[in-house]
Amino acid sequence: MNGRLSNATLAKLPAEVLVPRYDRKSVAPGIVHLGVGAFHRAHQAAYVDACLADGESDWGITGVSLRSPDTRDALKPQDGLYTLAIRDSAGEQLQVIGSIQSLLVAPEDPGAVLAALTDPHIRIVTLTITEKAYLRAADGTLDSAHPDIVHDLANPGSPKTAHGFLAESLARRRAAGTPSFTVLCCDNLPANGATLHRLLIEFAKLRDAQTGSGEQPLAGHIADEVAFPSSMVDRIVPATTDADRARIADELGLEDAWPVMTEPFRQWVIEDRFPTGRPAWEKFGVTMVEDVGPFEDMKLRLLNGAHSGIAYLGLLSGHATVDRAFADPSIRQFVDWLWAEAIPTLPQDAGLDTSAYTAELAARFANTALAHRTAQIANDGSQKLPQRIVASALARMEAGLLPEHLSLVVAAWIAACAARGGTLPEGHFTDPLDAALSDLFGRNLPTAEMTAAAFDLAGFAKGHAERRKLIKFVATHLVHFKQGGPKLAFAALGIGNESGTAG
Ligand code: CS2
Repeated sequence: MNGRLSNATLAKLPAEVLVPRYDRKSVAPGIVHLGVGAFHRAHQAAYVDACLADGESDWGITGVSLRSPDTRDALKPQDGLYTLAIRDSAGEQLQVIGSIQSLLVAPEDPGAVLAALTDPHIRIVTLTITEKAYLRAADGTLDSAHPDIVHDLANPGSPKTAHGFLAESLARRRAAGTPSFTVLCCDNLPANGATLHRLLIEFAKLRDAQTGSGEQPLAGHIADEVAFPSSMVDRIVPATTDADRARIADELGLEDAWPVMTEPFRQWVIEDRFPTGRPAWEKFGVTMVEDVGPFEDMKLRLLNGAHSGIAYLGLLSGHATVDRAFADPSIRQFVDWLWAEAIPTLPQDAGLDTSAYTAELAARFANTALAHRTAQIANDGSQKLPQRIVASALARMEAGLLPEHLSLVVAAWIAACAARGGTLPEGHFTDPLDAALSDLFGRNLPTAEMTAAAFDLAGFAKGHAERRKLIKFVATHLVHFKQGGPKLAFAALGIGNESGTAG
């Protein structure tokens, strides 16, 4: 091996590897990204890299990890460079991305993160912190009792949460007369910008309540003066394996401690509200819109909803990756019927082409070059299913339609959670509710009661008129899982039967 990927070794790379052709040193930081994981590096950082290559030199990214030092430890010796491996059955294109200029680890030095966030050059803060880091209670409001929220209210100068960092830096910017940055949420939440805006206002109100009356309220400032455009992000990014690392090192002739694997497809739809400017993303395939809602719902309910279905049913059927699960005729059929259930819940007047969308999804799920693990998608189901599955199920029931396939995904989530430590390895995937779920499963309740309790824990359909009915559907599927595994659950829906009629 000739050493490690870095600014100094870029010139050694084979000609077919794409590299940043701009002067990285002349790029000024313009974006702070919270949650600098693989998804960010395959998606937003790649779009920004294209803008930098196009000559926009003031949108470099400062990447912040809110928890672990791993990304910083891997990328710092590489000057923030890493390889994006874009893979499908046609082959692989390697591209070195240069848009991440520096990396910070919040728990090590929260002050440095606040310094970055208050730098007047920074005009956009993007986030991919995963669903659970929004710290919502089961009813969707801010979980004000969460220990990290309690900590951040008591220690505004050394926060742990995204809420704490955003609130403190927005307060400091206001005090210094620096215009607020735009907050661009890039997580898979419905109305993600508006959701984060609401949570941050709740957080700021709690802060305001404990500061003296001399200070101007922060909540009103955030409500009126800070832009939170919503965005829909899409690119499938399987976790990098050691085999990936070895293969990429071989292809580069240099070591890269953390290359990122992804597919050719990418999509980003953003509400165009950036009072302090933004890169010209639209030049590189980003769709700038007034209202991202319909796109977001389509993606969450068709892509992510199917993903969760494939993950839990795949795990219960012994499939380790999405492409293998999707090649299983029962799961393949199930996904078509799941889509058929979800599509009527989407806005009908927004010009969405759901047939083209699902056809493309089918091709993406079949990508054998990705080896996207079902266990990876299975993580955090209690946080994901509300917007991916439960929302469509409730919308159908309100319209007098049945949620037979949607409810099977909720049942498969419960069954897969319960199967860990039995037919699935202990800790095969994790969920913030794990302790409470294991306690629940240990109580050996009758299926209907256990299902209702799982709904309560996760806040599924909380307060909704159709809650009881949905629980019944889920409990019926769970009985099938118990009696005859996924085969019986599918058979009850007419899947895998020669005379199948559902759909
Ligand atoms: C997946 C998503 O892990 C998951 O829950 O459904 O990460 C999915 O791959 C992305 O949203 C695709 O854009």
